[in-house]
Amino acid sequence: MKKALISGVSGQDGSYLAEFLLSKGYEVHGIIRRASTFNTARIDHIIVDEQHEPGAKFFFHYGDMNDATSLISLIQKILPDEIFNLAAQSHVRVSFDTPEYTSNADALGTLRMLEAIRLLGLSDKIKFYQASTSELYGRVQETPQSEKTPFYPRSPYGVAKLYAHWVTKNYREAYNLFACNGILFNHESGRRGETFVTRKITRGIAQIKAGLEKKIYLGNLDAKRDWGYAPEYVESMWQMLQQEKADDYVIATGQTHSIKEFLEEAFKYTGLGDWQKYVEVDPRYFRPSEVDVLIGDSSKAKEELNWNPKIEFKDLVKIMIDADLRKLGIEVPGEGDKILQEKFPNKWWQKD
Ligand code: NAP
Ligand code: F7E
Repeated sequence: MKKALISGVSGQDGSYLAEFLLSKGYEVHGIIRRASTFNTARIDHIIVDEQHEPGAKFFFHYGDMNDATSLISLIQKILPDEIFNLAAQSHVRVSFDTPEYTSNADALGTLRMLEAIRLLGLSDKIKFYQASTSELYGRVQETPQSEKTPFYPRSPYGVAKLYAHWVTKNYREAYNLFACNGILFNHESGRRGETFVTRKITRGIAQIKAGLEKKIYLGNLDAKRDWGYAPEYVESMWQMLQQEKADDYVIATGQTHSIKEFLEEAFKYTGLGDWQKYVEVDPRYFRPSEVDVLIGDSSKAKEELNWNPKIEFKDLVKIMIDADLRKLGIEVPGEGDKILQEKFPNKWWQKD
């Protein structure tokens, strides 16, 4: 049985990836960090009591990207076949407030993980996936962005991830480690962190519907993103590690939409009418330097990984709204549920 180690298992992607790998028969180990409140809501349904039951296939361990010894001892103890490095301070706006912490966890944390593999003499045994990002393109040098597009990051987060991207590539070249960068464009879901813009909108709408809030306060509404559906994106992470040769891949839908378009679709779907009645711009959410527009070219992943996303922008909005309305016990329009049933008759994740 193959063993996988996931850092960031309590996050959006980590939680989906854990479920995906369990469905593939893996024994899955996840790293979580200690917090003063529970931080396992996204994985509670796969943890249950299995920790102590014979035959359990999911285990979690305490560790931190800023603590090299915790990473070394976990890798030594678990001896995973594959490591998925998803842990990061992943919020771009917050990275301007905590640039040093972000660089430590996202840039040096990746180096610590790679060094742990190398120092333990496991470079020829472990395959490594690095959660790289479209934020590397920042002020875009070419449209659409592919693996060949030069990088120009625009935030401490982007710069930290640029280091992580290159150091991953360097360990591939220097030590022959099977190491891949997945350059993933924005991907969302009902499990998306509540402070990212899509989820802030869909959750805000559910709260307005429930009478809990009157307004949603947002920043730059003109920015455009290439938004996909997270479960499809985590499948590509696994696919990259199953190739003959380690390489880097762009994962994206190839469509771009503004925050305003997201608002229009979302408010139309819930029948609340004109979004402008409910949305106010608050300068607190502007960034010192912005990434204006991203659109990815994932032809290489289509060709080499046979990766083809099924969920388009309008589907994504509906799926996310249904999930947020359901969480507050409000009747759901249900089109999102229908899309999921039609497009994923054998879906491997248990909750949206
Ligand atoms: P997320 O929901 O913010 O999850 C991040 C995970 O990292 C959480 O489990 C978090 O733990 C953990 N973490 C943060 N700092 C840590 C530290 N110092 N030590 C150990 N764990 C730490 O992010 P996501 O959306 O799932 O994204 C997964 C990865 O892909 C991230 O590296 C992100 O930067 C990258 N990425 C995301 C996207 C996207 O659109 N979602 C696109 C491209 C790349 P807590 O739960 O305790 O906070
Ligand atoms: O912002 C604008 C904001 O925070 C998207 C991370 O997963 O994807 C994510 O980074 C856009 C930006 O995502 C608000 O200015 C307007 O232009 O949802 P976001 P992001 O910055 O693209 C990449 C690929 C990652 O790698 C990251 O880890 O929306 N925006 N108003 C807002 N953004 C937020 N968060 N909140 C607002 O109120």
